[in-house]
Amino acid sequence: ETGTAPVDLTNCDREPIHQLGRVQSYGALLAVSQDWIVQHCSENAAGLLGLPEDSLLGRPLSDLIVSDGFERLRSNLRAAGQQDGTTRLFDVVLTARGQGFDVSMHYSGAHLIVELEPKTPRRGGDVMSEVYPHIRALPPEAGLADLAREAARGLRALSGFDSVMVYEFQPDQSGRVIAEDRADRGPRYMGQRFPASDIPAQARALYARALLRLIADTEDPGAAILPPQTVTGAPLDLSLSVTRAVSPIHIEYLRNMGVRASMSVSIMRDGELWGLFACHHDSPRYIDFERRTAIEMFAHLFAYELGRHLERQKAKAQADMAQLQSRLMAHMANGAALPETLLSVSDDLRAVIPHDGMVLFTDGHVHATGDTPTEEEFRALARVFDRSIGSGVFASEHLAEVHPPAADYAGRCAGVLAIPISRRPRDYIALCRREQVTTVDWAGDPAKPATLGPNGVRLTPRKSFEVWQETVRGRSAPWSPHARHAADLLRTVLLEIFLKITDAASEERR
Ligand code: BLA
Repeated sequence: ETGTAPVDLTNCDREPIHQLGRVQSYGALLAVSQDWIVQHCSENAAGLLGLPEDSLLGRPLSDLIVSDGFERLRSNLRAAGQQDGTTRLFDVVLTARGQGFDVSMHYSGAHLIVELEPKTPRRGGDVMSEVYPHIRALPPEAGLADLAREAARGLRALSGFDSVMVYEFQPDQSGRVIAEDRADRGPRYMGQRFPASDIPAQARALYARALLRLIADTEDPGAAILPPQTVTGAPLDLSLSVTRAVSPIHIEYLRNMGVRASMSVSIMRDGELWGLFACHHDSPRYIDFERRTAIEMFAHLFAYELGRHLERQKAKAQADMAQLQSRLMAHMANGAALPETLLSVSDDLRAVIPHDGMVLFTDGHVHATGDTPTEEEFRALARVFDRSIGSGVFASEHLAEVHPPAADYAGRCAGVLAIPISRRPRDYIALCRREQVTTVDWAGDPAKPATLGPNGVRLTPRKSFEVWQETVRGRSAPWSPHARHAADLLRTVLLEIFLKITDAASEERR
């Protein structure tokens, strides 16, 4: 109950998804004190351990499970020897009847959280050994699309989910499906965009810490953790829990999508959430903790390959720019002036950073080639650059957003990459791109990601994921990270050349 607080999408960001106080039925959770006394447990814990109901709270864990099992938990926890991180143990026999469990242990506040998942008979073989062949199958020199497609295929083989997608976060935190591998072959969400609010901010933050979540059955009522509050009055923090029940709003979302089980695995890059593997299944699907761990390792190794791919791109920009630099230097050495020099290498420059027109603005003079704003229009634009540009490059694929008059010349120049080439007063090279009218396929209307539920206060995720086409006007093709990086290198090169020219000029005047 949010009382009188207004209900909008920021409510999604505020749902305390790490404190929902429930687990999914595939596992049980115990929270024990420093001396291993059970302080909280999920309602299903006694049942899973084959013990009488209500027999756990207040008892030492060593009285509840067989001593060999308890010893394995205790000694491995000690071996882990740290107050953070998770200890994972597979197939630990905990009951007198010989039931094995996969176990996850981690500290949360004053408690040690112990999560137990009954071990189901194996498909045979060592799951960890299944990971490497799928990593080796990743094409070593391929582009992102091929890399992602092969990874989706690998993860589907490892997990057995009906469909696996690679979901890449965009700068505005919306996301795009860049690869999809499905049992029923036909693409369903490939290429589609999803609004940022589908995965709210606190969920994204959590997924950078806890890398895998399984929702084994959207119809599972789960089991409550009792007592609901710790001595501090707050519920247990289940951020790193592997059996945590998930947000009811998200469950509704999955139902609306027609999904019965979901698993997502974080893809990290430089400590940040770059994307997710999003897996769907039409029927309930449980993957045991050992296999989930192998899947996490797969995602980790994939992220490493992804990083190498992105680094290769960067290195290519560097090599291209070095080549361009030597051409520029050769022209300058022959005594050519900067405008002529730049014009003469414009084909090389266009190969590195594709563009439709170029403006060189030095000493108040405008030299333009190709499709550009007029001189008058450019002078107004230069004042915007002066105000908003730092020492780096300025990139916009939607100039009218920062400079409304630009809407009038989008046909000539809708996006600009402006490179400052002197200190003050500012001189610039501006690479221009024409408007490119595109359509974005959203999975449902992004303007209405949620509606108010029947009870007023609660949000209901959108019901339809039918493609909703948005026609995007007034924008150029986006400046890729590769282009931005190349522009940044060009800035350094030109700054150097420019300083030489001005030095030479003042030398002459002397
Ligand atoms: C969580 N939303 C998620 C998760 C995914 C998505 C992958 C992680 C949990 C999981 O693995 O299922 C969204 N799933 C997608 C997307 C694709 C997909 C984009 O397969 C595309 C291929 N969701 C809403 C609205 C709200 C909302 C309006 O649409 C809030 C009002 C909330 N989504 C929401 C919350 C979570 C979530 C709260 C966190 C669930 C949890 O971890 O407890």
